[in-house]
Amino acid sequence: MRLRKVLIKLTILGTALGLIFFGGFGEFTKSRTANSPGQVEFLIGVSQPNLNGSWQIQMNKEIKNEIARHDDTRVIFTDAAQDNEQQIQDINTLMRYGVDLLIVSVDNAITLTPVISEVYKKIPVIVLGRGVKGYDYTLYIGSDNQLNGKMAAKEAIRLLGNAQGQIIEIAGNKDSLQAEERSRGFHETIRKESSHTRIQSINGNWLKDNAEDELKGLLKSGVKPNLIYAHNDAMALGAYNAIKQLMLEGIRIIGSDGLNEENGGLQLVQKGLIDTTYITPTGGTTAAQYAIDILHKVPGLPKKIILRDHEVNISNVDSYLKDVDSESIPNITNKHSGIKLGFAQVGSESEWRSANTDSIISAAKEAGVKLILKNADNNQKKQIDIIRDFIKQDVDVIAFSPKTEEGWDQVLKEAKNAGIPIILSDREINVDDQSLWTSFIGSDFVEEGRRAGKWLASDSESAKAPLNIIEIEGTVNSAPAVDRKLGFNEIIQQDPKFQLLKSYSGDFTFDKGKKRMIEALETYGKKINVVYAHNDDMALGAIQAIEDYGLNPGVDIKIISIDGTKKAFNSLSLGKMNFTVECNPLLGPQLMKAIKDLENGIEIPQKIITAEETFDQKQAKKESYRRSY
Ligand code: GYE
Repeated sequence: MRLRKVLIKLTILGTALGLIFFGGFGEFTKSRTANSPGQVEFLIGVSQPNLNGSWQIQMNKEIKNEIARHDDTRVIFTDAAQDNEQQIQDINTLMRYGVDLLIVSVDNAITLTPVISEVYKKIPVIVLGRGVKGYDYTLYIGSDNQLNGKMAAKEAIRLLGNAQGQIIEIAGNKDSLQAEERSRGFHETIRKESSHTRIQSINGNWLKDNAEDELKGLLKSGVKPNLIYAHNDAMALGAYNAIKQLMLEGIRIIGSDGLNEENGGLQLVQKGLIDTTYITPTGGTTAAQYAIDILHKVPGLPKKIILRDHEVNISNVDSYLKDVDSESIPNITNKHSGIKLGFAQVGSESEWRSANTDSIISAAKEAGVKLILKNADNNQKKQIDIIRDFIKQDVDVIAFSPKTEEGWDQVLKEAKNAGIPIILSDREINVDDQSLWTSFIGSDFVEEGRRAGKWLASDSESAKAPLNIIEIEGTVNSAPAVDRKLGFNEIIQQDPKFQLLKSYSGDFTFDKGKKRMIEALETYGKKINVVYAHNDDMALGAIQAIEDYGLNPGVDIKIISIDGTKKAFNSLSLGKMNFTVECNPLLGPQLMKAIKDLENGIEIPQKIITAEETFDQKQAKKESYRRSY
């Protein structure tokens, strides 16, 4: 350890003198300083919390191999050897050295988040694998760790059968978001689906030896678990060693990472040392590819890429060992001359929806994808019938914008049985079997609701008196309505002065937005201080109702909305609306890229979350001329 620290310090020092930690020493300094045209343009810095984990080493390997394919770019790696202060120093040294983009994996989200926010003010930042709090970065790439914990819990319940469960959880670094989210997903699911099961948690700090020692101590104290849930395979192997040394029998072990190497999760499952692991892609290659795109200013890049984890146990380990890569990718050999996409659009309820439909049609044309787009007129039964018809037509891929979150299991099972992958466009669904859909492309609606709430909180900071709010919700049980409400409430509940008088459903349309506002004015009149509408169309309807009522929207009553359409920008510029949170409808290009990747046998992310802004009146005045929808 000490040697490694010295080495790193030396290397950092060395870097300042032009030496490189990874890659050709001489080669870099020469080209950078030589300034030969078309040669090295960009320098990427990669800051790792520790390189004693094979997962992080695999991540660096992937980054290095991908960057090596680009002559105009070089990469430097640093390793903080699990020392947060050292990682902060590493990042500052990389900044002093003038890197053009930072890729960073974080063990301690609390300490590192503010540091990364500062870096993000100066250069693009990709957060990889282990996340940070908030949104101060260019792109986050990693797994859905809460889902990882949830899957592990369901597997634990399966492995325990009906046995009375006594589980020991060996958690990763307690300050890392990855550990926090895995733990939350695991505990919530056990509580919900196996309430008699007890969980005791210990901290292994991601390390095999720590896990072994901590567990041995607990087992010697007489605790008799029948299952161990370790947040990574290194700690799962530590648990196995502890159990073996104490000659205990019948204790099941679940790990995560699923690397294909000596003592990697796949080998541990195959040898029966542990029962289950989750292949958790490191995202190294994806991060390097997006780093190149960011440095070359490619437009329309996402904010988050959520990679899919794959459950591996004795029933499928051999197929993964045989060919890790192809095992999980839905294969869409196009059955027609050129990929055939069936798109079941939810309706034409709003400006946003029209822009979304146009984006899909134009992107399909550009990508040479054969598109059959059908409109379900906001009717779920009709949407299900359309999907069934696409299955009959044997299209290659089906994408749809689900009207509501529930009720899709059956028709998606039929699509899966027909071997047709499903892509969710702009709205998510609730299904138990996550394999019924391949990817989701859209926005983080909870975050949109938070942003609306944060604007209200900052705008009314000095206000003492209660602020009465009318909420006009979108389509009942639709993902955007459910999540935008959740995010907004999360913020306004922090201050008792915010009083939600009533929530109405306006179904995302102008007319219903107006109708509901008329009802609200009849009931509450001048008591209303704020209207929070889940989309611009309803907000604009409400504005008309307020004007008809003889009040000044934007002044007498503050108007907060979501979508960021051109009409909303006009209203903001006229001072009738106060704030709108962008929700990007231009999902066509991302959807076609995903379909092309599938066609080429490339695994596509589980979720692609779009990058979005917010606009107040001043910003809207500045931006409205170039609003395309
Ligand atoms: O905000 C609204 C549309 O699903 C994100 O649906 C979409 C929403 C959008 O009707 O305008």
